[in-house]
Amino acid sequence: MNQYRIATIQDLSCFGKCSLTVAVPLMSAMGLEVCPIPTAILSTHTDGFTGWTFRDLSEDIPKIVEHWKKEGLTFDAVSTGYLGSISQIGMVSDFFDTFPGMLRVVDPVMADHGKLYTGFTLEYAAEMTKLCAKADVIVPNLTEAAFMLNEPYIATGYDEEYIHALLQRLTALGCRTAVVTGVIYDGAHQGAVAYDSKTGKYFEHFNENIDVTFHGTGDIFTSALAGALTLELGMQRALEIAVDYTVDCIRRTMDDKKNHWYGVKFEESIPFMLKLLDKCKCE
Ligand code: PXL
Repeated sequence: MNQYRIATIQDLSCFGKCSLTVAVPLMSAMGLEVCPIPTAILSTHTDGFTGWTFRDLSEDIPKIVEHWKKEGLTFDAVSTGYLGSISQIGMVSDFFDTFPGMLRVVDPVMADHGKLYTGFTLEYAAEMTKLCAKADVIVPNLTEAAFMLNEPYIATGYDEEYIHALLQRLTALGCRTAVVTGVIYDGAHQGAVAYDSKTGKYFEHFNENIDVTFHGTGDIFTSALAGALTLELGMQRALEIAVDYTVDCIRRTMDDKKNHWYGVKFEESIPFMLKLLDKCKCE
């Protein structure tokens, strides 16, 4: 049977459960062949730690891509996450051009809670917006969507009409499908809403709104979503898998936040992910 192959381009934070240390094991567990391109190596992620090490691997990226091309490798999909610099955004764009025809999923990791992450600039946001225009599916949170559209960030009090119009403006930037995460309409529920500009269809899935934040949950969501889309499960199932898996990871960690403040116990939740995938096969 064909095994789907996905490349994933993001940093390797050696401690802290985000980016590659989540993407590789999670999508492997989903049955995909995962090929990582590490953009940098950090001793930890940057949220809550101080004094982390950082080795930029930009120099290696074009060489890895060139070798893969020379070997005649092909990919069903690529997913991208945290990138360290504008020049790396250009390298990802070149990767898209080198391997045409694959599903391109871009999470424009750069901001949350109304603010750009430390070290990120408006110029970076503008370049990331250009990369998103070349993607098939983009996965911004509400803050990232606001930066991409040069609009004010609206944290609460919006309705479905606002989210649908926001998704239309995001796809008008050039990508086929936009998925916006962290949507809360009624306080009790949180989820994600998607818009496919080719078919004009909206998709959504909500679960319990748990009032606790953990670093890396955006990366978990995007890896689960990209994995499910690569498996050709369709956007509705992909949203259900990504939302429900992310919530399950948070539930398993929230009572242990004192010891486990840096990320969620996504490993414990992998059997739950496999049950969600089995359910899709039975339907
Ligand atoms: O989870 C996104 C992410 C990944 N990698 C590093 C980060 C962040 C977010 O801040 O700092 C190094």
